[in-house]
Amino acid sequence: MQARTSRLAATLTVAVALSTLALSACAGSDTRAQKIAEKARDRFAAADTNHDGQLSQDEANQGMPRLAEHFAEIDTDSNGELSTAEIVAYIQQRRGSR
Ligand SMILES: [Ca+2]
Ligand SMILES: [Ca+2]
Repeated sequence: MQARTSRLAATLTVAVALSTLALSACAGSDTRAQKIAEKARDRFAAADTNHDGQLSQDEANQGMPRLAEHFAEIDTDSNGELSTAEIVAYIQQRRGSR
């Protein structure tokens, strides 16, 4: 009984330590997320050859081939074009899941 209690306490300590880590990681990722978004916007602007603010499948194939592979997945509103918001959301979601 005694051993069980202290194991529970140890598990709790680890859990608290982990959540503290997760919290500080979140705080630190703020500027990193901004940098990712900026980079994505730069690449997006270069890939958006007709400058309509949206990336068609063709434009994605040419300018952002790695995103083009996941076009349908990224195009969350399924309008056949990728917006910067959709791309940034996709990149952040991918980074977060790792
Ligand atoms: Ca375009
Ligand atoms: Ca879309």
